[in-house]
Amino acid sequence: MATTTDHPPDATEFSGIPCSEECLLRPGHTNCGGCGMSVGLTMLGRALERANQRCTLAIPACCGIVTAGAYPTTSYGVPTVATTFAASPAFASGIAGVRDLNDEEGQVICWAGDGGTYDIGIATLSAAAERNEDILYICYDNEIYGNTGGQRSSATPASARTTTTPGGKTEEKKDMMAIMAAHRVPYAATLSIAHTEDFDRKLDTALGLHGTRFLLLHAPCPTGWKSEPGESVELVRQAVSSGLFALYEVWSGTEYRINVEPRWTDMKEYFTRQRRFDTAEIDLASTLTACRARFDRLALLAREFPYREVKASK
Ligand SMILES: Cc1ncc(C[n+]2csc(CCOP(=O)(O)OP(=O)(O)O)c2C)c(N)n1
Ligand code: SF4
Ligand SMILES: [Mg+2]
Repeated sequence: MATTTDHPPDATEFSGIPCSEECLLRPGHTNCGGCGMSVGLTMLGRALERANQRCTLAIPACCGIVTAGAYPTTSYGVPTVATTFAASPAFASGIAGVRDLNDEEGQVICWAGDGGTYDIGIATLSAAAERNEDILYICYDNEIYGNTGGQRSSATPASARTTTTPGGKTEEKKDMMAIMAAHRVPYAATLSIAHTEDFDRKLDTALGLHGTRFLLLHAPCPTGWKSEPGESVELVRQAVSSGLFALYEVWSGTEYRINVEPRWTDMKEYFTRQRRFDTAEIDLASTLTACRARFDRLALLAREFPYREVKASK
């Protein structure tokens, strides 16, 4: 069957599908402009190149699997499995098991949205983490069910208007990092595309460890956030500087390190730049109090239980 993919001259054939091993996310995908997930995929591809590692992706139903495009073309330059919504960690566990049985190398990476992580995939993620499967799990958290038109997830922050919370969500965002830390996974860390050196270092760390590694990427989504595509990086930078999104790492659920101290900048601009929020309805003072309380708790953990050493490296 003829394909329409304009792939690089050195492209190879994988299972009959044209694919290049040169980059993980190839040009020509149909993701929205300003999509934080796309930036994350590009950075992941570069980290794999730095580490000289191959990977297989397991992706549940989400924007990340739409990224691949329509068969037989694909924007992914690596073997990619489209899994059921709830089961990408189970698929990835199986792939990693076969890889090990065959004495093969390479990362098995789950690339999943917040809906597939915080909500519907949490049981299989918990099971894989409890078994400490040798997988890297990356959740790009756009705080919404983006692919299906913008319903709320348990990662959606309070006050955000979605198609299922038209008056603004009343519940707080779930603390997924705390849940993963409670599984005592070897490594868990948060990522921001506004802090690229920190992002790269954490990817390099995760790729150098064995066991279940969990990365949580704050992924701006102009379509769901109703923001300007050109402001995506600035938005998530404001989330970090205002204390709304903390950048930190946790080893084995016991050792903590904070990577960026918030400057407690005014969070109002973060909200007003996104039309998913009705700024008049947001109690900025109590939001700031809650953020400070969360950060103080993290700072206490980082002080009392600081990161000491790399547990295991390849
Ligand atoms: C069991 C099941 N329920 C619902 C769906 C429909 N569905 C596909 S993607 C999706 C939303 C995914 O949200 P998220 O994981 O946050 O990824 P995003 O779309 O934001 O990238 C839903 C509800 C499905 N494919 N399978
Ligand atoms: S809906 Fe959001 S996450 Fe999905 S491709 Fe568009 S910007 Fe990216
Ligand atoms: Mg999502």
